[in-house]
Amino acid sequence: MKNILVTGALGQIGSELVAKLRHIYGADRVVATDIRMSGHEVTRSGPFETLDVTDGKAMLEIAKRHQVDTIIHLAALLSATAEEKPLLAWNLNMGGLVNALEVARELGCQFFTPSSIGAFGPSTPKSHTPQDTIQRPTTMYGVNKVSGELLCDYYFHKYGLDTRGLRFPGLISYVTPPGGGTTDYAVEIYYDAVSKGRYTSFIGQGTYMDMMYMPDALDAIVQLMEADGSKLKHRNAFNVTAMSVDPEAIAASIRKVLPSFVLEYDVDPKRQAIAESWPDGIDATAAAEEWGFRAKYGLDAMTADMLSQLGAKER
Ligand code: AKB
Repeated sequence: MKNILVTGALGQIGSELVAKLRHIYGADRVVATDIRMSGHEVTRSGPFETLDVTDGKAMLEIAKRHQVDTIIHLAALLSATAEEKPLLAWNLNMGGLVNALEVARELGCQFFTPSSIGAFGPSTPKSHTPQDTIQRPTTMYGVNKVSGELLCDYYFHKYGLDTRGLRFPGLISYVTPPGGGTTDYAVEIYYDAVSKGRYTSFIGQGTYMDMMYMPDALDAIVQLMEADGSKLKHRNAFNVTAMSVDPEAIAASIRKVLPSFVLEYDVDPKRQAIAESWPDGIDATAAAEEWGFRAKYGLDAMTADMLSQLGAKER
């Protein structure tokens, strides 16, 4: 039976993942932790502990007290914030990860942490980006993600720790907004479409990036963690994606529900530069072959669900 510790539980992925894991494994078997102690549902629907992931002793104490056998480490700064505060990003993203891996090693836990399309850089093939390819990212976030992939591989080879991970694209959800990411425009566009009927994009026309709807991301985490480990060759950094889109493609999809939606541009050069250093679209064949990954939502299905969840009045 699983006893799961989740760090960064009040973040974009964490807040929905904790609810899903509590539903599957039982509310008292999922210990949610975050540096913040808000009145969020996650803090009330099962065990919750305040935790700064740079404090390895505190993490170990909580993990021991709750007798955890699985760690899902989500606490991290996203790409745009990491680029503004590179030293903080290094200390938090790498310090938190190595602490979580050490706790997992000491307690013999199964381990998951997300990587990202940010682990690729300008010299990576732009389209159908292969699973195994050049990784020379030019952002601090990307440097953290590549280092994290390697570190998780290291703990698997050196200590036999059951580490697993996914390279997530931009994740789109109507529950908890992301913060400080380059792909955040693809979430904001839906909120503004419903509340204002228009959106000003900080990412330019024709800039393609991978995206995925949150329910597919959550299913992918659970499916990978439940997969037969002996079948995994790429255990720490599976490419996963559901679509490759630019702002115009999302706008066109929104107009199928809200025909008068207006998209404008006011490109932010910093986030645009990050986006341009990432792939246009990655290849998720290894994930499909090794553990059966398949996204259920394409662009139009995601748009229809996002807009109806956010309360758009259809034409
Ligand atoms: C970001 O934009 O920083 C994240 C990511 C793709 O890792 N959403």
